Amino acid sequence: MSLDEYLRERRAEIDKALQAALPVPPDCPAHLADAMAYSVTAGGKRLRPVLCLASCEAVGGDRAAALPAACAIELIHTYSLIHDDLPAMDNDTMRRGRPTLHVIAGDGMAILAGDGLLTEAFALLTREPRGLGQTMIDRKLRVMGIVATAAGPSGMVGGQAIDLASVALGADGTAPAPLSADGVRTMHAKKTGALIRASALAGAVMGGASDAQMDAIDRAAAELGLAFQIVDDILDVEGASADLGKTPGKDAAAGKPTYPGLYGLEASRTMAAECLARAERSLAAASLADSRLIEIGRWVVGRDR
Ligand code: GRG
Repeated sequence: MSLDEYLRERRAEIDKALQAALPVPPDCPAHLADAMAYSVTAGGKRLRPVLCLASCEAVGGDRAAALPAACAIELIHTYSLIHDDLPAMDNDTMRRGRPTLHVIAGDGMAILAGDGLLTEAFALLTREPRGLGQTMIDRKLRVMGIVATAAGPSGMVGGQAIDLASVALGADGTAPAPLSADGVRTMHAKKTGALIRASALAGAVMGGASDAQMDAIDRAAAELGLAFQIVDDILDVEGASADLGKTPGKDAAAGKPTYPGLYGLEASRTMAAECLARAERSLAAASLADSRLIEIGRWVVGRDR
């Protein structure tokens, strides 16, 4: 099966499971259910859930066991995008090719839809897979911890806090000191890297990975998370330069440090390729080189959106 076919198949499974996981009336008020569904069903690459399933398969697991975790992580990712787009954060009006949720439903409903997706993610993690023996129950519990840590103050929320503080003016109107290159790396490792890492780890745990496989997948996923961010920054620049009549990349315009801004475009491309090479070496050392994980890494680095 080609990677395109593989992605199509996995995305179809994920989308079906996401649809089934979304709360519905009468338990959930209809307008809140609609708001949550609006953002979850808007599309997106589904990178994190695909990675979760691929990682489970890579260690010889049954991907059905990882599907709830894959969906829970996509719910959390979608909540983070909704909140990130709010006027109090990045103030974006378009996401996944649609007007952002707060534009169509208002700030309050967008906040609540994000809150709902985050909490529903953990409800899903506790609820499914159902009817398991003790080994699988232990794995579920471990996954909950991995996902909570990655999404929380030491992970994604912490990274977003660093990001917010890096551009917030002081009470006297002074700009904060710019983040160092290490600071930028830490911010991204938390803000976007942590959930990508958790996606791969959650799949590996549900698939019954050995300690050596967990370690290799963790190191490879950390590299993939960094590569993802570097490529995201490159696409931001290239998207702007492809059509000079358009608004320049938002991060650069907001004075946020980007990889092309720090290192230049060519060096950024080289850095992303080096991350991929290190990820491949980690996986190969644990005999995981034949899995879909490496192809997914190449897709992340070679993507155009
Ligand atoms: C609000 C707590 C809180 C956190 C927000 C992830 C995040 C933290 C903000 C997103 C800001 C952003 C656009 C970062 C660039 C990298 C990124 C996460 C892009 C979006 O992820 P994709 O490309 O999106 O996987 P799709 O739509 O394909 O799922």
